[in-house]
Amino acid sequence: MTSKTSVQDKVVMTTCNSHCGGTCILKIHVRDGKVTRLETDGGSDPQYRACLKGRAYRQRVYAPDRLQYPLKRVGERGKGQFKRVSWDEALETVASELNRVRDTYGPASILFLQSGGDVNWLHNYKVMDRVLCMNGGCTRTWGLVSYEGALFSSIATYGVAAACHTRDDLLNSRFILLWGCDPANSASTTNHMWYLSQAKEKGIKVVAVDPRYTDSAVAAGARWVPIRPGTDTAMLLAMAYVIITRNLHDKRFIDTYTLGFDQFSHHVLGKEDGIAKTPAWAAKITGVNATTIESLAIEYATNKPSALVGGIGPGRTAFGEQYHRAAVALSVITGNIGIHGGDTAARSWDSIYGGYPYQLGRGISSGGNPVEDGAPPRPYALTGGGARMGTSGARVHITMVPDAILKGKAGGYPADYRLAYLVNINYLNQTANLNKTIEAFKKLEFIAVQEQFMTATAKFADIILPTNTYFERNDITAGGAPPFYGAMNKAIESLYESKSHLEIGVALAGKLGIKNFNEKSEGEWLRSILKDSPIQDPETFKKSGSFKVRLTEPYVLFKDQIEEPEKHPFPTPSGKIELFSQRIADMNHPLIPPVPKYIETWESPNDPLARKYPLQLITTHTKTRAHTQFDNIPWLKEVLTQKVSINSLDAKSRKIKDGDHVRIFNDRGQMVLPARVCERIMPGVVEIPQGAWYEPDDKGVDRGGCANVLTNDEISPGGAFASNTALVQIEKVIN
Ligand SMILES: Nc1nc2c(c(=O)[nH]1)N[C@H]1C(S)=C(S)[C@@H](COP(=O)(O)OP(=O)(O)OC[C@H]3O[C@@H](n4cnc5c(=O)[nH]c(N)nc54)[C@H](O)[C@@H]3O)O[C@H]1N2
Ligand SMILES: Nc1nc2c(c(=O)[nH]1)N[C@H]1C(S)=C(S)[C@@H](COP(=O)(O)OP(=O)(O)OC[C@H]3O[C@@H](n4cnc5c(=O)[nH]c(N)nc54)[C@H](O)[C@@H]3O)O[C@H]1N2
Ligand code: SF4
Ligand SMILES: [Mo]
Repeated sequence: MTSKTSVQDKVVMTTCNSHCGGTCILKIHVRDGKVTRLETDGGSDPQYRACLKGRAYRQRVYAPDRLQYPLKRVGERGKGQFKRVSWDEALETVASELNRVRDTYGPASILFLQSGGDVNWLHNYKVMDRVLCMNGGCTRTWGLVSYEGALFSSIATYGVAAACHTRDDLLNSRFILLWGCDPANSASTTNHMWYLSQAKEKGIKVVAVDPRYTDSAVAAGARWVPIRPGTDTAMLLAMAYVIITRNLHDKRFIDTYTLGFDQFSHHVLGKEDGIAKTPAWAAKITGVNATTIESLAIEYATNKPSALVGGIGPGRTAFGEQYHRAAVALSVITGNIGIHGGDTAARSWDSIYGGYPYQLGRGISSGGNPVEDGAPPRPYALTGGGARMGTSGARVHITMVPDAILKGKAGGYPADYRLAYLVNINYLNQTANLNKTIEAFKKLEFIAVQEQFMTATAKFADIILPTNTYFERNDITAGGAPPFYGAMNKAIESLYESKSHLEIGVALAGKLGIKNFNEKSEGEWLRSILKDSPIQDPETFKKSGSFKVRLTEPYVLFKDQIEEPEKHPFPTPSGKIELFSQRIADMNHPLIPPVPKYIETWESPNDPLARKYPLQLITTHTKTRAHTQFDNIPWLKEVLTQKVSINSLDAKSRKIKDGDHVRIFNDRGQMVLPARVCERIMPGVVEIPQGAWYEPDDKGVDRGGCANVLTNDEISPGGAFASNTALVQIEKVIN
């Protein structure tokens, strides 16, 4: 650093946490109130280095298309025509519409749609949740688009919303099985990829089971086992078959800690339904040959401790919860739970939500939602035993919102929906079956959106309220491996007329006449959030930007339960890990079986629909975006062009060459993208990275490559978001 820079630049420490699973350190250089450049963590290991998106954040803050002031719709809904209005007029309009709809139709007709935005403790969706709840209530959603299948499985099997060990523990493994997991692209926790790279250097064997030969598999030197999407449960059960029939399961572990091995093994061995789940049986379903399944099972079981890193991509399929239950079962019967180098196999996405028990206060909360008070639980919800959220029958599954808007009470939903308030979510772009969402959004009487950019969703708003970025406000976050707490420090004043989530909430609550909405300043909130944390000195924390937790060893989930089972039962009804779940058996739903079972998905290659649409589509997370965030950033556009990946055999039969423009379509929609013809995706499967912005041309053909133009909005019986279960056809565009 030159002396000139050090005199003139102020360096503000902050933590990026952009809904990707990263929690990464940024040093913001500020001169005359403007960000001049960004650096990241340096010095001794472990560093919490920002990725390309974090380092490009300056272009996001100063993007020419950032929303600058409140906007009011003037043209037809969805056409994106707006005029500038004052904050006063915008808030007045939102407040009067909220009250009109509540008084005319009841509070349940107000839908509240929210998602990640930044993953932080104060400026998040909870502020607006509180406003709506204190104003009479609203309809919230249930169903995590990310990992509802994993959640269902974890609650049923372990009794908690479990995640994984901290990722530094991978170095204690002898064998790593990356199952549908690509942290080189989808940051599942800061440093996940760094530890995988070290695992390779250490000579730890890595195998990747995935329809694609992923960047992570390449970097980790992994052997690739291609598998047909949606068939993982069959392969996992066949591996269990090999392990059980060869007596490689850990009988002591099973006897001490689990319940239901008999029912599980009866199903696996075919004693229950007459079908032994042999490798040959699974080979026909999965496309993986029987010898590969057999040898992988033996390798996994005999190289203890082994980590089955259960990715959540395979869980975002029809019957995705069965995959997660089967992955957990394999890890459990081999006794890889609660030990260093093993893994829960519950889900790869550790982030802040699982794994290490951070001690942060809750921040703002709703204080209760009158619409949910007294409502019965929804059918097939796993209540109690650690179920975290979304068990109220007043809620609507996040993917079913358009269906609920279109059908309302007549379609069996709890209410008729008239108004939607959206925060930190690009709903139209990011949930399944976009064209159906458009139809539904057109039917609503009023839509309010808090946004930084004119997203596909914002275009459907009646009022848009501009939010600031985390460079313009103070907050707290946590995550990473090893775990750390991150301060998010304000570096510059809010640009244009944008406001923080807390400021917007307070202003709207004022317009609505809500009493006692908020008594704390931003700083007081942050201090209260830190109150019970190990951070003794908030000022030093703020200045340094982070509090790195010094663990003597990697954090291992369920260590206490395994080391002292009498003192620490699993919080399931039986106190054991439940391979068989009586709670699920009591649901009496044929498609939610009490032991994990392979159930063929809809839109599988055997579906008659496959004659028209023969290719299975998967939609992955990619390094240049956090969902739709950053898709408009020029530096990141330079890195990767949105393309559809197709195997060279499928391309050849369609006379498609690398780089050709192709039309990808099914009955739900169509788009045109360049093709990436390669060997890194298996035949019969095509891939479109999710999160690209929907950009319809005048014929309604998407030119942006938004995956949800093609996905199906049917949900799995246990609630999994089935965005990786969809059939499409591809043809070369001639012109
Ligand atoms: N850079 C970046 N990082 C992110 C995100 C982002 O948008 N950008 N999003 C974050 C969020 S919110 C989440 S929920 C996580 C998501 O994290 P993941 O769900 O793990 O990410 P995906 O890329 O969707 O899927 C992981 C892998 O699963 C494979 N896959 C898909 N279907 C199947 C299948 O049926 N079987 C098998 N075996 N494999 C399959 C894909 O090819 C891919 O390699 O990522 C987080 N990290
Ligand atoms: N086909 C398909 N669809 C998917 C997936 C898939 O794998 N395939 N993955 C699903 C998953 S796992 C997830 S989690 C969802 C994510 O879906 P979303 O959460 O809807 O995606 P984001 O792009 O993160 O949308 C957040 C929006 O909030 C806006 N925003 C407003 N205020 C703020 C703020 O203060 N800070 C920030 N950071 N943003 C703000 C951002 O500009 C952005 O438009 O997508 C799901 N959709
Ligand atoms: S975008 Fe995600 S991975 Fe990249 S720096 Fe930010 S938090 Fe880290
Ligand atoms: Mo997610």
